[in-house]
Amino acid sequence: MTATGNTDFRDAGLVFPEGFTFGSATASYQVEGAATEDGRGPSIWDTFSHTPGKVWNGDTGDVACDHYHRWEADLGLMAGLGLNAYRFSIAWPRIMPTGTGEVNQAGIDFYSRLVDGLLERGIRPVATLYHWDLPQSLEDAGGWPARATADAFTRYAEVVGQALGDRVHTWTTLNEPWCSAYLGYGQGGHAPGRHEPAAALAAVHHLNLAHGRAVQALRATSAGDPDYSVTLNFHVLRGIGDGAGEAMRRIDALANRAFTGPMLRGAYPSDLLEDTASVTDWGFVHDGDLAEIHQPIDVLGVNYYSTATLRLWDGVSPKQQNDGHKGADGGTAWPGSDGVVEFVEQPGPYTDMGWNIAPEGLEELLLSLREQFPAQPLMITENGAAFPDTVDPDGAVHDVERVDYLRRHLTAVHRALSQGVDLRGYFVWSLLDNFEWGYGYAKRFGIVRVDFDTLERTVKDSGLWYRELAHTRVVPELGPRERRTLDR
Ligand code: IFM
Repeated sequence: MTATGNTDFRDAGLVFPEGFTFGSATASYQVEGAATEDGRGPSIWDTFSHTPGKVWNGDTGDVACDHYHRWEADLGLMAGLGLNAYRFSIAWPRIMPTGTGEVNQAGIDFYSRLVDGLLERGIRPVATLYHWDLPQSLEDAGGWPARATADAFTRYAEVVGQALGDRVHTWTTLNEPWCSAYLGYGQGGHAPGRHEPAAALAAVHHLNLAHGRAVQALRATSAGDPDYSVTLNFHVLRGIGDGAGEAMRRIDALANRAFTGPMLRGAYPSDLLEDTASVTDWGFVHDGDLAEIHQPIDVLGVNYYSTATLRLWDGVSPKQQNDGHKGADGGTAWPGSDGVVEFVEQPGPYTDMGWNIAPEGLEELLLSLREQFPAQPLMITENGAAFPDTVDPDGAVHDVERVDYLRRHLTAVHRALSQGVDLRGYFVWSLLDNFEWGYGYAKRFGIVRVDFDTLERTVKDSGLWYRELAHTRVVPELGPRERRTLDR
C-alpha cells in the first residue's frame, strides 16, 4: 500500500473536480492523410515514410485516417463521447508549403473550419503548432540544427496566431521536442533520420528558441484570450547498481532539464553542458536567446506512458539499448552519455509497444513537477496505450486492457490532484487508431478503432468507458469483463 491508496492503482469511487477537462488528442500527420491535397507541401515525415525500410510494412501517412475529409464525422464522435476539448496539431506544410514565404489559404481554411466545428459542438480547440511534420524544404536547408528553422517557425506562429488566435482555446508550441531533436537527429528512428549527436543538441536549442519566440508571436497576434503551453514527454527514471544516481542525473539532464531549464528557468543546467562538452561547445546559444526562450506559459503539457530504468555501463558486459523507441539504425538518442549510461529491461506488464505499465510513475511525475515548478499549472496532454485489439463478430471491440490502463492512470492522476497538484485536465492518446510513426499502422492507441481498409470508425469499450467518465466525472466501477480478466 502507498500512503494514498492501494498499489494496483484501481481505487474505487473517484470523483474528479468540476471543470477538470477530459479530452482526446491526435496529430496532423498521424490522422489527416490528404498528403498532397489543397496545396500541402511535403514534410520530413512524407520523405521518411516513403524511404524503404524506415517504417514498418512500408506504411505512410498518405491516407492515414482520412481525417482531412472525415473531420466532421470525427467531431461528431467526440461530441458523442462528451469530450470537453480536442488536442490536434496544425501541419506546418499545409499553412506554408515550403516553410517560409507563401501562405496557403486552403490550409488555413481547413483548420478554421475545424476550429469552428469544435466550438459549435462545445469542444475547446487545443492546437499544437509542431507535432513533427517539418516542411521538407526547411530540412533541406539544415532542419532544426539550423537557426533559420527557428526564424521560420516564428513567422509560421504569427500566421496561425492571426488566422486562428481569435478562437483557439489553448496554443501549444511544440509536442515532445525530445523526439524531434534526439530521435530525429541523433538516433535516427524518426524523420529526418540523421545520426549526428552535435546536430541533435543544436536542434534541442533551436526547438527551445522556436518555442519561446512562438509564444511571443502568438501572444502578439492572437485576438482572443488563449492559454499558452508547450508539451514535453518527461522521462520518469529508476536506477540500479552503484552508479544509479549518476545515470539518472545524466538522462534527466538530457531528456527533461534540457527543456524545462531554458523554458521555465531561463538557463541550461550546468551539468548538461558539462556532460555534453565532448560533443558540442553550445556555441549555437546566442546572447539573448535564453531570455527569449523563458516565456511565461499558462499550462505545462505533460505526456506520460511508462518509466525507464538505467545503470552506468560497466564497460564490459554487452550493452543493452532499450530506450523504448526502436527503429534506430546505429544512432544514439543520448549525446554525451551513449556508452556511459545503459537502459535496462523494465519489469512488466507491457503494452503492445513493449512499454512497461507503471501508473505510479505518473503520480510521482506530477508530484515532482509540482515540487520543481510550484506555480506552474499542469495538463496531461497524452496518456494511453497500444494493444492488439480484436473485433468481435458483432463488431464490438472489448479492449479490456486499455480500459484497465486508463483506469489505473486516471487513479494516479486523481491521487496527484488529491495531494494538491494544480492539474487542469487529461487528454487520452488517442482519439483514433492512427499512423504510429516508425511502426506504421501496426500499433493501435485509439479509443475509437479505425479499419484501415474501409476507414470505418468503431468506438471501443475504452471509448464508452471514457465517455462515462467525461459525463459523470466519476471513474466507472469495474465491469464484469474487467473483473474476469483481472481474476485470470
Ligand atoms: O503517437 C505518439 C505521439 O505522436 C507522440 N507521443 C507518443 C505517442 C505514442 O507513441
